Amino acid sequence: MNIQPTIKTGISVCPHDCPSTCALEVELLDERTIGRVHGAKDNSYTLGVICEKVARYAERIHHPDRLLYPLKRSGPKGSGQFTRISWEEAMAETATAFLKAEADCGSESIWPYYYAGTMGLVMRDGIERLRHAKKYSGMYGTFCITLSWTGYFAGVGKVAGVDPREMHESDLIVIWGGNPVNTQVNVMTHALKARKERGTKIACVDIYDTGTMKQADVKVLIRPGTDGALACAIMHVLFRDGHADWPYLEKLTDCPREFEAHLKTRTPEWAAKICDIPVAEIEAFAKLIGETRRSYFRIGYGFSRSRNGAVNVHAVACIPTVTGAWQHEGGGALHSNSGMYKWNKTMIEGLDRKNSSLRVIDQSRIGPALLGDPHDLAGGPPVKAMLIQNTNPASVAPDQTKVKQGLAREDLFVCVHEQFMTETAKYADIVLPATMFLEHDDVYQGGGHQHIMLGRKLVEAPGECRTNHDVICDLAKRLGAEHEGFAMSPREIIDWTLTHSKRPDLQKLDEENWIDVQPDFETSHCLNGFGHPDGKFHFRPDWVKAAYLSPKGVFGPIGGMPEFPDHWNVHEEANDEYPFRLATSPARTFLNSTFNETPSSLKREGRPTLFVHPLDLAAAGIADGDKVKVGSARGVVTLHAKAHAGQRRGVLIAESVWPNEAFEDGQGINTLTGSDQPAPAAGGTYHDNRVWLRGAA
Ligand SMILES: Nc1nc2c(c(=O)[nH]1)N[C@H]1C(S)=C(S)[C@@H](COP(=O)(O)OP(=O)(O)OC[C@H]3O[C@@H](n4cnc5c(=O)[nH]c(N)nc54)[C@H](O)[C@@H]3O)O[C@H]1N2
Ligand SMILES: Nc1nc2c(c(=O)[nH]1)N[C@H]1C(S)=C(S)[C@@H](COP(=O)(O)OP(=O)(O)OC[C@H]3O[C@@H](n4cnc5c(=O)[nH]c(N)nc54)[C@H](O)[C@@H]3O)O[C@H]1N2
Ligand code: SF4
Ligand SMILES: [Mo]
Repeated sequence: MNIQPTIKTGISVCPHDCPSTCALEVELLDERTIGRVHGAKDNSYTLGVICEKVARYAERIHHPDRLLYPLKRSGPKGSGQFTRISWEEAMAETATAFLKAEADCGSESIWPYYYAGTMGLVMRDGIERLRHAKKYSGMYGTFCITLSWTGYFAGVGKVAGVDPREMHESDLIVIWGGNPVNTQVNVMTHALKARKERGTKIACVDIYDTGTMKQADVKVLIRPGTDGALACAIMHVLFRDGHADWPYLEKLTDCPREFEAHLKTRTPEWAAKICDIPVAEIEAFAKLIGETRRSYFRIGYGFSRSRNGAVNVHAVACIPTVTGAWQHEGGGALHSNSGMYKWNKTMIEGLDRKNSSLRVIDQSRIGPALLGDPHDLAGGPPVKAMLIQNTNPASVAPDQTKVKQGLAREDLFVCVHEQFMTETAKYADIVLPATMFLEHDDVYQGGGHQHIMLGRKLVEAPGECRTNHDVICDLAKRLGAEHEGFAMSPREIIDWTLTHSKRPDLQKLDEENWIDVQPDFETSHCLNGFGHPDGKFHFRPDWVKAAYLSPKGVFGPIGGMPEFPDHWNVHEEANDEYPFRLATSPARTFLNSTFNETPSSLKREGRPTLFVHPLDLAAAGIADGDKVKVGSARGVVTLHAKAHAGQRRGVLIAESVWPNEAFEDGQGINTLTGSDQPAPAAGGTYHDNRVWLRGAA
């Protein structure tokens, strides 16, 4: 008889910055140890499927390099030399440094800095409560969402879309500028199920032959930053060939006749040159979209990461509106559902203490801001002290050279609360060890679906790890920051937030694990109107209103933005000095800089690699596998070339984000990317780089 040990299972949620937000079943070997992680079968979006990196989470949570104790710097900044200290010492030093900065330069000289290492609302956003209570500088979170949400909102008037489970009723699923095989595997679960069950066609628009492109029936491979042109040409054909749904357009859109007239000159011939694709491909793709009522546009983030990104995302969101696909089950669009939840975050973020006159600094400008750029300091004091949680800016932020120079400033105090000794932690004065998601409770929302979910604590934390909430509350006490939330437990804050957001309470969520909050069909499909006050979809965007995320209105040079969807030529197009275009698309088994410490991810990804078209390699006299240097106006990076025919000539891809140390001289890939603020509301432009390429033998 084969006797297997009984393995207990716990239910939780993946905390990582991924729209899939998977419901998890975690094997629990003892009170401190997990086994395999599986997708929950009874969650209607997860459907039992998760990505390989989280299935092997034991590698990360039980990693020998996890930070277990507070540390104090004992060598030069960035050296990674630290000595162990007690929590009491670490917190006292941090509080003293913050109080000194406040006394010397005012409260705005302290900059709490965080992002989405965990997507749990309490642990991610609780740092805002400290900021508001203490009147510290604010942070505008631009790494990821601003360009894309702004573009989508400009048309749709809200950031929410059609239920992803309706993909099963679609006849065409268009995956545009996203690579879900790498970045949110559950889109593929639903798309492939639809193909199997009803013969649904899958189309993919990308700039190289990603895993998703390989699975697609219709492959549209374009030049980076040209999605606006492609979208316009498709819509030109839709109007030209009678695929525009005029009764729908007259009822639910702002100016369809003017838009049609504008598109007259945006022909497939015009776009073919810009996008570097054959006219026939545009015609065929447009015909397919025009003839398929149930077409579902799954709009990704990747193509927004360009200086013209907001315009391009808006242009793509217009396509299902022209055909009226929104009216049909399995038709319409989904980019993100983040606008759907309508949280009351007063307790989490201390919004009742918010003072909107305080300075807010763009997170992507961390380099220039720390180096004292007057634009970022906005007339206020220099940044003198930082608490950094859930983010690794020395790796993921653009213009890396400046980020490192800024973090190396001797007169800047930095406390980093982390799970690993990241590149950023190495620059810290004090490093604090953080819990992982299975070691604390939190509440989550699906970005690419529609569940509110409870992320449960299932195991005890190792060493002396503490939660973000513990650190914030302890600091609040020492700094004299007052707010009810500092005296509440995470569970109390979750319960308060649920009930004050008119959702079922924590007890109910605890019983059910997750709650499906998809609005009804009419609302999701915008049949009673789009999100703008006039209820119309906007072909002519109001970019000032669309820049709703931006704390002080508009950042970029909004005046030059096109009136209608177009090819807006403000991206870094190649030129004589920089003849290539580089995109830094996400690698399959890293998640931003997370998982770039686990053995199986490092093994699978190999080494920092640059995909180069074989003809470009030959023209440059470089052999497959050679060491190469790539340079932009911001710096130079060394990596290895790989012959790769799956992209247009002149296009380079470096799948990311490798640790900086994996590159020669520690110059990570973001040494090449720029931190300028694109219109209308700033945002990361990681895939928009003009570069030169040379052999480095
Ligand atoms: N494995 C893995 N999963 C992840 C992440 C990760 O790093 N690794 N990151 C997570 C995060 S934070 C996010 S925001 C999401 C993002 O996930 P996605 O929405 O998929 O966005 P990206 O991964 O930035 O890019 C997706 C695709 O867009 C392509 N692309 C780049 N430029 C253009 C362009 O100009 N036009 C077109 N049509 N395509 C273009 C890229 O080549 C890439 O294949 O993924 C999350 N999931
Ligand atoms: N070149 C290039 N750069 C990119 C991108 C790209 O496509 N190409 N993508 C960009 C995008 S879309 C994004 S969203 C950003 C993401 O950038 P980040 O938000 O910095 O994402 P991660 O690298 O996942 O870093 C999160 C860090 O948080 C830590 N962490 C996780 N959970 C917790 C917790 O509970 N407490 C504490 N204290 N720490 C925790 C992890 O250990 C990890 O080091 O990167 C951007 N950078
Ligand atoms: S697919 Fe995304 S949400 Fe699901 S387990 Fe993987 S990283 Fe987490
Ligand atoms: Mo992101």
